[in-house]
Amino acid sequence: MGFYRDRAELERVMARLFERLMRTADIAGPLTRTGLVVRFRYPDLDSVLTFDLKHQPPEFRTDPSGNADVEMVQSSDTAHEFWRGKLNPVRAIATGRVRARGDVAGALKLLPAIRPAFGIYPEVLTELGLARSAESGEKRRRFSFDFRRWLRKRHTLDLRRVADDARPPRAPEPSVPRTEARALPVEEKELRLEMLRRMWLIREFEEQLGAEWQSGGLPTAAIHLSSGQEAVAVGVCFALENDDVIATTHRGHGHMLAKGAPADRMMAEIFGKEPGLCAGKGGSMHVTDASIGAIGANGIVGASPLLALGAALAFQQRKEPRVAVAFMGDGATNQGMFHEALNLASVWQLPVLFVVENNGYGEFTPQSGSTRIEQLATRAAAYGIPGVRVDGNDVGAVHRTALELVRKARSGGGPALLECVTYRWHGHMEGDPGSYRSQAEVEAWKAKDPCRALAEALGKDADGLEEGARGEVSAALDFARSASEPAVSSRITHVFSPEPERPEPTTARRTEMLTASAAINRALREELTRDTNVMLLGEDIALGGYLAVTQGLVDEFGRERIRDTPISENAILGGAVGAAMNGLRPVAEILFSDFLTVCADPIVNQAAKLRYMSGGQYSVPMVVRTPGGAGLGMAAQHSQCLETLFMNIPGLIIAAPGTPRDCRALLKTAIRSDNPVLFFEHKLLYLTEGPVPVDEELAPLGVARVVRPGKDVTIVALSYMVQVALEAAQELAPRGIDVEVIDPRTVVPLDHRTILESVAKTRRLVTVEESPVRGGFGAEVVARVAAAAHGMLAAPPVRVGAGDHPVPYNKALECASVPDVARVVSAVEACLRIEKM
Ligand SMILES: Cc1ncc(C[n+]2csc(CCOP(=O)(O)OP(=O)(O)O)c2C)c(N)n1
Repeated sequence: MGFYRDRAELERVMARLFERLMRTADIAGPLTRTGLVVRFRYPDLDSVLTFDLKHQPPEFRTDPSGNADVEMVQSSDTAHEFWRGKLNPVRAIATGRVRARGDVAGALKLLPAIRPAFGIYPEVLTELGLARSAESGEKRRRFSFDFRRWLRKRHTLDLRRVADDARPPRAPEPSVPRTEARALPVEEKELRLEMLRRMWLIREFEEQLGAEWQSGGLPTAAIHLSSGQEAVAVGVCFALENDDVIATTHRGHGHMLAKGAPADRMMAEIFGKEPGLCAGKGGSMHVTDASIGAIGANGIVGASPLLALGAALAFQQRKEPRVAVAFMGDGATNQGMFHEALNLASVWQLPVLFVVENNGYGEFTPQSGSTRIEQLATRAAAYGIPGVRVDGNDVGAVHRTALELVRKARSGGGPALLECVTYRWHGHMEGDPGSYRSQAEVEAWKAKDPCRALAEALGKDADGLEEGARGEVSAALDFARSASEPAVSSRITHVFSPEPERPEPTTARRTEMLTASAAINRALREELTRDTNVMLLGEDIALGGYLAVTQGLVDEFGRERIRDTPISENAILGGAVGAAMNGLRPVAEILFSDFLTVCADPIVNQAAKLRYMSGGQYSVPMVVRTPGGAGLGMAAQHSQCLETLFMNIPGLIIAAPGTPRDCRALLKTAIRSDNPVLFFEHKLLYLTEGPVPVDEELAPLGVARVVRPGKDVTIVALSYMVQVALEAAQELAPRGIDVEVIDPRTVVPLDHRTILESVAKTRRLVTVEESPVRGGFGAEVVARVAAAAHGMLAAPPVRVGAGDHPVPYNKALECASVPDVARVVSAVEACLRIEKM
């Protein structure tokens, strides 16, 4: 039972509290100056209270009448906690304990003024004789410390103190059920009735969802509805086959329903429930259903054209007669990703249709504020593809045009841009008052209701369809409300796709000397030969690429599998993601690691997250190869090592091998992996020779290699720094200092066990990386060692890395900036000196 016995008790307390607050000048003054109308809803006690600070004098009301600037939906116990000053309001909003709507930022600004009220609330409870259990449920924790036990533990390794990184599971994880595909009617009249049925379904879905959001029933602050745009979704999706795919946006419920997603599981997903289409991991902005050919709604404006581009690439490459459609808003056409996608789709003549739902606004800004172009379809001309503009409220016109463009794309005629002019009836998201457009404008568009227009055209035959849709959506709502919550433990599933076979470490017998460049080239050749789904894409790779790593591959595998791209890093990686989701194993090359910042979205928000957000429906088996590092006099924008920039993003595997042998063995495993792998290659390693097994070798991802055994100091070195560390070890050996060198090979997952075992033996740790040490790889290693083995260290760990400045151009400055053998030697000496003291 909660703190308050019933609604009357809660309202009595709040009324008295309000009265006391208004009598306290220090509190009342700042509160009333805001002029806000703040509403509190307590669904557990069916109570709605309003603090009307606009009213003169301020008023406390217990009825829900009138507008409010901000609404807080919460349980009465949460309110009790708040007024006792025990609730962190921002975190409560973030975690959904308090669902806030409207001017939330304004309401949060009230907090400093409200804080003194926390002292008044207990007084109010006492005044009303309710002080009874104000402190109930709170337990005092006692801190006890067993010093002897701590001393005993000091000199042992405690692996439990370091959490393992998420790793690809070996066995499949529970996956969401498939939706059964439904064929569309062939006969014209039946088809039009089905169109209307689906349009009403979308309308009802959005309207009932909006009402649910208003009542505080949804666990999200952001719901984007598409009422008014139904004809676009249905007109386009009805022109597609079941196995054609759609990529959609934050405003994607309608597209999903039009393509055949079930309303009940869509609704359950938006409620975040376990039977939801993505098991509650995607939600409204990322909902998807692979079995109906949806490759995801997407919260990133401009991402959908790239994912559709990639899907179309997979279809073309595998010679499948399928088409991909990207839905997007007019605002998305101002994104670079949109332009890269259209250009590349045109260059490769891919079977993709880009559909712009032009509802006149990108968020709160009208089209005229974002572009001087009036007809967005004309943008197609810049890429040499057809651009067609239609009335997006006329489902027949949308359908006829989409059919024609889809047919053309399917038969090899290339991509097209379809602009559908329409309007969204609601604000950008629920809670948006839409003050940037006039009521007259909204009403004028409502008069052009696409659902009613079709219903009128169909006459009596359309009777009952609207009611039918209403009933279906009510049932979907009931289903979603009563559906179970996902188990909390499910939050850690579907981070990675399973990798049933993990190659075991091997000992090479016959070897030959190869540079890393040649070793990588060999790995690519071997994997291209083994699997026809493997393909390469990147700038100038057919000629070998800037650093000649892919030399000669085009002669063997042809220009379809070794694809040169325009200078469009987003299209390269976004396309690779879409292709990987649809059956290819793309190996994309980003010319220099520094350029990863130009195309971070496909890595960070797409590749790393699409499996997770889809509840395990999709895998993203792609590799991004990219050279990094200083040493070639290319200065600050062509010399960085950026491995650690991505270390903080769950869902990525990050490899950075330090020897030619591992460049080959690890790349081969990366290509076979069902997960996205960032594969960092060091430019200086390209030129470095080392022994590489003649026979095939695969290296496990997430397992470090002890490249030199030793007993005095552990050096953990990353990428090319492995070579520097080996040289340092060699220099120290004649002085009787025996260094163990560890190459982690993958930064994520990081094999800290191998490192810890080494440190347990040597009791001294040096980390070496080429990037600045702040927030870097060495910091992570030291943190794990400190946690699991701090008592075992005979000296403080030493981190060796670049200075805290960009890589300079001048050779002497460049050399002084990155770690060299001398610096590693002195770091080792420093470790040893400290113990002697
Ligand atoms: C890359 C990116 N920038 C900004 C946003 C914030 N945002 C979400 S929706 C939206 C407006 C998109 O407008 P439009 O493409 O016309 O689609 P509509 O909302 O009209 O359907 C914006 C700016 C985002 N989600 N992603």
